Amino acid sequence: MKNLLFLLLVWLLIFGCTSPKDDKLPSTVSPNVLFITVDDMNNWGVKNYYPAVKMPYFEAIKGEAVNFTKAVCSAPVCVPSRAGFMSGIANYRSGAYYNGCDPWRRSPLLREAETIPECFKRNGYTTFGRGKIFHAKLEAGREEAMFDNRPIFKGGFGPFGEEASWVGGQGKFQSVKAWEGPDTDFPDVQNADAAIAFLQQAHAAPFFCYLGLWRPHTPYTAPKRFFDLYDEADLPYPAGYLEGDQADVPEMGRDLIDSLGFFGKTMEERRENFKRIIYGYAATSSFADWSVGRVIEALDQSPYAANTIVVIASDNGYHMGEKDKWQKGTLWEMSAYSPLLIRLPQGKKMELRHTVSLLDIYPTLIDYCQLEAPAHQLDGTSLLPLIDDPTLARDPSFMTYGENYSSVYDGHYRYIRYPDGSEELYDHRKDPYEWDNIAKEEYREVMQNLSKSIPATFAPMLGGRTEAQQKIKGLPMMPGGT
Ligand SMILES: [Ca+2]
Ligand SMILES: [Ca+2]
Repeated sequence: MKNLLFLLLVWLLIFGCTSPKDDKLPSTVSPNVLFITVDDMNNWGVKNYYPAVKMPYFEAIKGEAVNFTKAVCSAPVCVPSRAGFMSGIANYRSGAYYNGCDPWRRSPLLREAETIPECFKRNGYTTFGRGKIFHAKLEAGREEAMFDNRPIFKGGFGPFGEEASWVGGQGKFQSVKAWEGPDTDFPDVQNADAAIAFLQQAHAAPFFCYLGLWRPHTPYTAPKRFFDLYDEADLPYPAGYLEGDQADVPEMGRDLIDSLGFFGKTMEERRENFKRIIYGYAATSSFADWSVGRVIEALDQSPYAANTIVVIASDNGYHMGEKDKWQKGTLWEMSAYSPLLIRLPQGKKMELRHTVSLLDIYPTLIDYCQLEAPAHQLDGTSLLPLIDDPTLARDPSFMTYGENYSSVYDGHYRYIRYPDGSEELYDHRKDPYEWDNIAKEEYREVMQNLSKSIPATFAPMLGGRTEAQQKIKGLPMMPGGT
């Protein structure tokens, strides 16, 4: 009895004197974060849009995670999308629209914003970052201050295939090559190895671990075994490809389509070359899948598996021939949809079809890890309430690719409006591939309702368009190799 009383006293001393409301959990039980981004991964494997692609690790993770099947990026190319989700600041407020916009140095908002890793660092976390992170220069010393690891290895898009592997003779970024050198020729392999080593270490404080993979982005080089998964001749065109699909697209939308022109003078020549591109994208998707999978496996074999939230996202979507478009930088579904998977240690798993944005990642992590939020405004909202109660409604999502370029999606309709006022409307229930533009008067009310999600003002662009691009009616250029 005496012993029992003593134990009770000890228990009260440890736990009984603290109010759960006022006191933060001891750092040892704060959740860890593993945040992995893939680059230019679209809906092929994550939504089973292209059944021929083999992504077994994503398939497995989908069975353990919340899969947001209608997530969009805030801007459909690498640099502005990352500026968005890493700061939580919408692109129409920062003016970060194009790849060359140098957002972290030119935008006063982004210079002063606290990024996700900076927020974790201020909240007492150990921070790790490797690979493709911001993909733009930050002010000197800023990345070194936000990440504890060294080196913060950035690597790059390489290795590139030799000239014979350049599809359509279009340069090293268009190379498709089964790589026979060692895996470690790939920065993705080196960086994933470093993340795995980090997960295998003993950590006294909770950690935020960020790994930015470079694949499936071009060049389509990958270890040979990932090409060996496919027979090039057997790979079909994606289901969303429709000849002449751009006929009902307004001029400003068609101006965002020119990429298949890279691959030959005639459509026949282009399509032939494009089959090789499909082969390359399938192989690099499988390579990225493997890289993600082995990092998750390392986490699951570590003592941290039961206390680590995993976020996996792409920075933008990707056309593979739909509307005769290759790559990204349009306002359609193929550029907008970005894989977003969140695996919670409690094992909640489901598909959620709410219209969410990559801007929601930052507030979700703050919410889940109970961090003290940054001083600046976050334009997304936490996804945890949706996971708790999937019946909750959600506002339409918004994406932009330049001043007054708007793409609004409510899960039923996608509404697109260009700077000259021209419009597109697609009914996803009948037309998931956005083939039939129904922006006609009979749908005026639908379009008016969706246009309420378009911001009243857009920040002036920070830059990023070259003089030559601006000559083309002041329009943004097709994104190239970055
Ligand atoms: Ca990208
Ligand atoms: Ca069409």
